[in-house]
Amino acid sequence: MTRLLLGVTLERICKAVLLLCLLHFVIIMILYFDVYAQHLDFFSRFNARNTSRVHPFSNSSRPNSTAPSYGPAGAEPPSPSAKPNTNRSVTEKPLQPCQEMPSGLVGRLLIEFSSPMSMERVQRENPDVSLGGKYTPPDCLPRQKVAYGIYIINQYGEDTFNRAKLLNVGFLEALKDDEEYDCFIFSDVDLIPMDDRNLYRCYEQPRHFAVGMDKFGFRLPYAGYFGGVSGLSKSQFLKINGFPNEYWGWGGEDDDIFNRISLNGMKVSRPDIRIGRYRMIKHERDKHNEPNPQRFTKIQNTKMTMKRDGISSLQYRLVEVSRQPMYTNITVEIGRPPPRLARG
Ligand code: NGS
Repeated sequence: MTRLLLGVTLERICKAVLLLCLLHFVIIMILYFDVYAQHLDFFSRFNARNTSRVHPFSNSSRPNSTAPSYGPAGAEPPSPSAKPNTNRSVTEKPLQPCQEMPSGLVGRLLIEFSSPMSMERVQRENPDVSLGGKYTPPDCLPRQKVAYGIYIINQYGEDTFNRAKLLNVGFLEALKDDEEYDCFIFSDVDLIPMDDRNLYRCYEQPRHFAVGMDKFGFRLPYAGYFGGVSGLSKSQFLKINGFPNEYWGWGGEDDDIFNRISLNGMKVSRPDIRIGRYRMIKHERDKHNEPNPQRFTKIQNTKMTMKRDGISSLQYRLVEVSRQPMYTNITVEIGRPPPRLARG
């Protein structure tokens, strides 16, 4: 009897041990597959990262581009899923759209010019920026086709300055790099944003970013002010025929742009005054940028002039394109004011 009991107990123990072994095996298998899946996922992300450096929205690289160009974007962009990358393998996870508000923003920035800043330091602190000042988020699909490149448009020669015409040149030259750019931020070179929540992207309406500059006591100088930094989607820009080419010297061209926007049924949008803050790098008034005596008359006539004068009539001669590590420097000859204005 005792032997029988012992036998039954032993049999039960053996069964339990067997069951435990089986369970152990199943758990090991689950863990193994999980690690294997992660491994694949790592490689798919790695590949996706490299692919996106070429062009996150397209299936092919652009043989004509001299530098990598990035998935640009606009106010009415296709959603990242609108153009799926059909080359992705079955195991590859598609990149997720970038967050509406990027994580890691800090808000107010301390901007002061007492400590020295060098290009090398800017470069060191921005290792993800590639030749020509190009950037794209490595781990998500940009929601908009913002021209992810920094272009400095430099007027060649000693003739009268023409800000708006240079901005028109910037629009066309950036599109030569990547015809899919669909959002353009136009900034004066002397303005430094003081809050990183002032997102440089395009909006439903043309955007005026520089609402509070230090030189105006961080207030808007007047309701129709559109100077400093602005942003338009490609379609908004084309709707107003770009910017005027005929404002030589200081003043009025930004008011003309404001008029173009209103006359075309759009409304300027702005960030909160506490966010759209800028510090201006102090400098003497530039040479060859005297106040334009024609500006008051000209801004009265935007309705008549905007159709013939703008991106559709832009003429210039490209002098040099120089790709620097953090920006692309473009030098252009844009002509001079007509003789009547030159005398006036
Ligand atoms: C207005 C100019 C704008 C100029 C603004 C601020 O008077 O072009 O001042 O100028 N309009 C006219 O002259 C018609 S600022 O103080 O930034 O140099 O942007």
